[in-house]
Amino acid sequence: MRLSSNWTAQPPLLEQTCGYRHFRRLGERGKGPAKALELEAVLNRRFRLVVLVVELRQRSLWQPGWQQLARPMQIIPAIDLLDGHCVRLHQGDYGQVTRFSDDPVAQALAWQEQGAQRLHLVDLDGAKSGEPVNDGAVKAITSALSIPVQLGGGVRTADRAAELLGCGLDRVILGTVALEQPELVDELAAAYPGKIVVGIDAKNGKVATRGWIEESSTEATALAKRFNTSGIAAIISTDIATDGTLAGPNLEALRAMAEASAVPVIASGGIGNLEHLLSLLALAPLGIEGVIVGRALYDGRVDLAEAIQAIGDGRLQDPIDSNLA
Ligand code: AMZ
Repeated sequence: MRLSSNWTAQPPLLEQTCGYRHFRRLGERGKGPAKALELEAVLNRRFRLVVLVVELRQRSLWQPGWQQLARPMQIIPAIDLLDGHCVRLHQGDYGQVTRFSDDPVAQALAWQEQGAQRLHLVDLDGAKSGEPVNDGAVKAITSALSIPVQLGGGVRTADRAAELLGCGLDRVILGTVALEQPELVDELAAAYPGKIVVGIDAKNGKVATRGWIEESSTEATALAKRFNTSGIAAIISTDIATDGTLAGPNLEALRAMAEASAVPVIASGGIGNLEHLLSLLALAPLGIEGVIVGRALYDGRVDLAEAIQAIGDGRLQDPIDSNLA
């Protein structure tokens, strides 16, 4: 069957998306049996395609052998706090700030209402200074939300981690400490199972700390390996060069991190559209279990509810994908 160009992913999109297309987008075009046939052809012959199971069933296109994804990918909206406001930085540069909201609690509630199952908070002042600065907003958000909230930025001592977990934070993220005092991460991970996350922020593959102002010579993947047996809940892998740029995730770096790490990896940095999110699914079998999205949500380039539908629970991945890794 010849496919109309509406259904084909043209290079370089095909490359960018690893061949994934989003059914709902494709489904906007055409109607009736012709569309169903085209869809079937796409599914069978051309693409590794991610679609919603329910839509396939509605069109009687479900076939034996197709599997629902074993590992849904969690989309985690980010709220970066600077002086009490919700902002995004460009490549982590404190001199390139875009302010998106002056009401962090309202913003957090909005992401929750749109279906977020977890919220990512960063105290940007804290990351730079090593001291908590935005606790007012952090605590107000945590008590207003019913979903789990995680926080990074300026958590540098056991007491601070205990304080945050004690006031309702679900997880704390350790960045600078992971490089400078890895044994503190081991201790905390043992004391608080499932609650400690290591944030590895990398510039050209090397770990950066203290608000990304200090660069080290440590390979991000080597640091990830250091925590393989610590009992941490996850690693958040941030590519500084793409963070806040909307230019797409650094898939190579993420693949390397996922291969190095024995714990789940959460991707962070560069998401600018739905295709970028879909492209991460190719790495799900390697252990990428979530993705942090910031600027693209504020800009409206990614619709949170639609994105959750596309890569979260209830979608289908054809079996080819599980061999991608
Ligand atoms: O954007 C930045 N300059 C920045 C940022 N987003 N600097 C640090 N952070 C985040 C890290 C991690 O979640 O991604 O702060 C946390 C690490 O903080 P610390 O204080 O543990 O290094």
